[in-house]
Amino acid sequence: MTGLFITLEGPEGAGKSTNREFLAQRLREHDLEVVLTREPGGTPLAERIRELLLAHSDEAMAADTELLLVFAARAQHLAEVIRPALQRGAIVLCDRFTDATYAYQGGGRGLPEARIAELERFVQGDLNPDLTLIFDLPVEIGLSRAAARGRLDRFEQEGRAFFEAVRLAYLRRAEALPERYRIVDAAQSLTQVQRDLDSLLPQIVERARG
Ligand code: Z5A
Repeated sequence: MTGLFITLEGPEGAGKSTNREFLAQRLREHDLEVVLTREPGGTPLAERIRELLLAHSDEAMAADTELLLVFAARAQHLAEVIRPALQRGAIVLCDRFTDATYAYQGGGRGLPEARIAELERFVQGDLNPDLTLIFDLPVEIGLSRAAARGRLDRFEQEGRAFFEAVRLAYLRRAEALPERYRIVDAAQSLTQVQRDLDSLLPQIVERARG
């Protein structure tokens, strides 16, 4: 693999989608090929799995079903989009990846980390992000941003304790592996967040050029 795999993570309303567009534009100004994608989703089949995951239903989804669906979508996404892009040397900028599984299904739902790690090994082999930006902010700010956007999806209807656990799980992962993670203070104004991203840009460009 010769490309660069960058993931954007964080709780609801942290600004991942807004800032992935910004980062992609900045990187393209350096004549780098950028593949912008997201999870769950990123291919037609994986987007159908995303619909299942986010839709409200009268039948409660078991936590293990949720976990398996997330990894099924990821297997498809890796095969169709991520691995081919990295093989041709592109930068893959992905809105959420396996850190979200540790945060939501691990932290939020309380599934054992070892079960997630087993599926991670099975689906990804030794492929992991080169860099993960965690957009971190207090839960109440993120939830109010998400609520202002309109109807809440199945995850967004969880209670505050769920999102506190999600946030904590992200921060613990970043603490355990500081060389892979950068924490961005997403509670700041968008202008300030993007200034912070700009300051990370030179090292990203350097790594992308090998
Ligand atoms: N999920 C999972 O459980 N397990 C997994 O393994 C994976 C995912 C991969 C869908 O993800 C759900 O899937 C997700 C976890 C679960 N749970 N939920 N919900 P998603 O990424 O599509 O959904 P999301 O978390 O709701 O993200 P989002 O809608 O993409 O939010 P965002 O990208 O972080 O924020 P945004 O859309 O860029 O911004 C939200 C609003 O805030 C918008 O109006 C912006 O203009 C505004 N904004 C952004 N930044 C700022 C600043 N700095 N100041 C003020 N306002 C701002």
